[in-house]
Amino acid sequence: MNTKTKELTPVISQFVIKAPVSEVLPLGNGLINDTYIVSLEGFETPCYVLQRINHDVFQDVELLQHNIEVVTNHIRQKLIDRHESDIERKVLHFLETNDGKTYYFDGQSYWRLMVYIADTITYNEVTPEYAGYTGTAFGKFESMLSDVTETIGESIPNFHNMSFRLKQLREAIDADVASRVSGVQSLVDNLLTRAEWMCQTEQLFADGSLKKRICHCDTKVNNMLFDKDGNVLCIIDLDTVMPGFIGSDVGDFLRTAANTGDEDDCNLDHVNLDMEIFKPFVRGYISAATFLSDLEISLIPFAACLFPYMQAVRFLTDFLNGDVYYKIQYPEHNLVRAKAQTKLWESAESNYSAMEAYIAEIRK
Ligand code: GN1
Ligand code: MG
Repeated sequence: MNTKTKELTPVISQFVIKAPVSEVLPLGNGLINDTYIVSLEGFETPCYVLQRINHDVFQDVELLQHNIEVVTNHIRQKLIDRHESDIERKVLHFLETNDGKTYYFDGQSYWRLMVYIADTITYNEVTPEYAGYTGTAFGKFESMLSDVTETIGESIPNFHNMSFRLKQLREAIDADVASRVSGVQSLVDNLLTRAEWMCQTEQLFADGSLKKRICHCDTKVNNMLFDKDGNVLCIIDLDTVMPGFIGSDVGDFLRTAANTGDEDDCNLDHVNLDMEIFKPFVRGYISAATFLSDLEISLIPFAACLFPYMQAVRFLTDFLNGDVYYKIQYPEHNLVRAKAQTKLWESAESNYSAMEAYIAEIRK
């Protein structure tokens, strides 16, 4: 028995599971939570996914799990009403503990267990064809959630609030706890030149022009499960589902999928906005998200710029704070990430008119 199995079996046993645990192994590459795949005695394929919820990041686990329950129950009901097949593969299912909760606190960490959806594929990159499918999938996901009546809170307050993220950057610069500011001054100056423009969504919200809707807020391409034929089966990683601006979902998808390089590419020449991914994604998204206002659609090119910019600000802030938030693989990792995201934002800005022209063309 490996050490993870030995260590985590008592945690898993707190949930109502259908057979004894046989093996627990690490899974995935998320930057926040720790994730494991769980096999049970008598079953050939793994049965569950176990996660340790990062409690420093998600401080109100009760609210977090409430949000997730509301969203998954709502989606499940929609799928039932539509007589869809295979519903258990299309929406996440969380197991309950012996006392009826969807999470377990062991005195130190919070844990949750969900049903593993077998025979699926995740991608860190997509083809233009798959980008179209994902656009449609996120448009449908948001449409399904557009009539949720229960209240959903912010699992991370101010998560995609650009003014707040800039405030955090300024505080990190002032504190300079890791003595790193002098080495990154030109990057800081470059980012701050666009600070005001990047806060326009908060302004549009404050003056009543823009609404908040329930969004996913972490639409990285690897947060969706595809089946073997390229259909999007299920959207996962629901921790950040909360009221937000639709630009969050469009922007974060493009940030990850429409980058010709990697999120942490050391070679900035690799990093550019890929219009051949932007186009089919946006076309699929606009056609499925039928509730969008003209203003929301007109802000899509802005979202494509905002999200790499916001991510650059967040990575740089973490670098200046001494790498306390994101998991890193080497000492300068957050700085490398911040530079790569800065390059992606600049590339998105230089494609602004091309993005606008494409949207005008498909809306004709
Ligand atoms: C984090 O955990 P993961 O890797 O899905 C982060 C996102 C960032 C992303 C950057 C709760 O997502 O907001 O965009 O890293 N999630 C949280 O890769 O901060
Ligand atoms: Mg993830």
